[in-house]
Amino acid sequence: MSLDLDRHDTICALATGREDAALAIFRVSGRDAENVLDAVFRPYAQGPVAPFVARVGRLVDADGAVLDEVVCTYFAAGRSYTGEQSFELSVHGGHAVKRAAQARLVEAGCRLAEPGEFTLRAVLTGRLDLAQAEAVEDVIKAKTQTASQAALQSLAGGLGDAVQRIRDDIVDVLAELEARLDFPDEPLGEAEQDRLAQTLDRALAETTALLGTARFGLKLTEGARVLLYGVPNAGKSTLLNGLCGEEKALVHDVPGTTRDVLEGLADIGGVACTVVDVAGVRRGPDLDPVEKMGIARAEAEWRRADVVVCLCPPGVDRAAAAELVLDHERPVLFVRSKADLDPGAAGFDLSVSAATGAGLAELRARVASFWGEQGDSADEVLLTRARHHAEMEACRAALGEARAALAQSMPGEVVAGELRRAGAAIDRLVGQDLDEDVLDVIFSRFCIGK
Ligand SMILES: Nc1nc2c(ncn2[C@@H]2O[C@H](COP(=O)(O)OP(=O)(O)OP(=O)(O)O)[C@@H](O)[C@H]2O)c(=O)[nH]1
Ligand SMILES: [Mg+2]
Repeated sequence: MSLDLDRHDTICALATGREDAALAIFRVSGRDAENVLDAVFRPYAQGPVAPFVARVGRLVDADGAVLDEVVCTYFAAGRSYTGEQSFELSVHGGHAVKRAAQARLVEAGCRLAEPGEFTLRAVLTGRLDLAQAEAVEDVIKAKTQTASQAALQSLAGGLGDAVQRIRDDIVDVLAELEARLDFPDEPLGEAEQDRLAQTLDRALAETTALLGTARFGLKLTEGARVLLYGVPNAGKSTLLNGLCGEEKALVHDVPGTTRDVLEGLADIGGVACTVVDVAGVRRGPDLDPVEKMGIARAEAEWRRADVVVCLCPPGVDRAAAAELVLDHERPVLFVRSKADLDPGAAGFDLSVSAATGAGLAELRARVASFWGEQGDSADEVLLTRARHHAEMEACRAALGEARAALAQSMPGEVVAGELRRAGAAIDRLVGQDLDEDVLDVIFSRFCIGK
């Protein structure tokens, strides 16, 4: 997609799914939205269009023939999601009705919206900052309650507020230094110097604290791959089913039951984890060709995993388990499985029984510990994107330089230059400083209709 930031033409899109459903919602936004509404909608109750009031009526074609019975809600300019005049049309969700409704909106003057174009307009009209716009996408894509809570926190402006406090401190120090630049013969007094240093220390501490949330925050949006690995018959497939709460995999006491890669979704410590079950791995001359292919797939999965859970049933000791390790680039938990049969777990990180459920909570906690946890409060602001992380790293580096320059009583211009760099990173984060390439990347990943 190539964005045209100056367009205010009227766009429309199906905001709900393509498959058949009871209802479907179309959104329309742009300078002619009200005219389009007049052309396509015949309300049952007469009267002026009132913002936010849902009205029942008919969707009609150019000749007045009825296409569907619909509910329509109008939003006035300045009080809508995009900031432009817009409306939502709730139609019946079958294929034919959706196709007819879309064709009618286009005929009445709408253009089909690009992915994320409604949210882009909200950014351009100043309704949302860039971090809030990204949070819209995160709310839609969240797979766990924790991820959606964190996204809602950013959508409410939490991240914007947090970085604004840092920015205020930067601007405060910068203003003081710049006022002094005109009077180079009057150096900062000691008390003044201390006050500026304290303000910078506070900004640095807040930046560092925010950066500390990124490890968990990034996992919230990106998810993680947790591989269940081990010898044949270790109980991997049973554990997959237990972690996902679903019978995803066939389980049998014949070793070599699983050949292909199987995946299930599990919420582990708030992070949406893809739990991966693979063929049991063993070495030896008696492997048949299909078993070899299964093992090759299992080994390929090792290289994609964020965390490996290496399951060892009774009879496989810790030393034998160590021989299964392919590399040391990702954390590996050595887990004694089938603990109900043999509770001895010497040398292992923990033991589980997928049959009784014993140890599963601890396993989840140990896996989650690799990406840290959310802080004490559920409404803590988190950095959930690599872009935010990179900008805050740039901010911290520049703040650190500014603080050091101030401590060494370097010229005000030097400190001020670093502070301007720190402020610019924050401005890029919230989109104060809109960069078309960045917008392109962000909005091209959005859903159509959002
Ligand atoms: N007692 C007991 N039996 C278990 C447990 N977990 C799995 N089993 C049994 O062990 C056998 C193998 O289980 P699977 O889950 O298929 O093992 P797997 O590691 O996926 O085996 P392959 O796919 O063949 O490599 C089955 O008969 C399971 O019922 C457990 O915690 N306790
Ligand atoms: Mg299996």
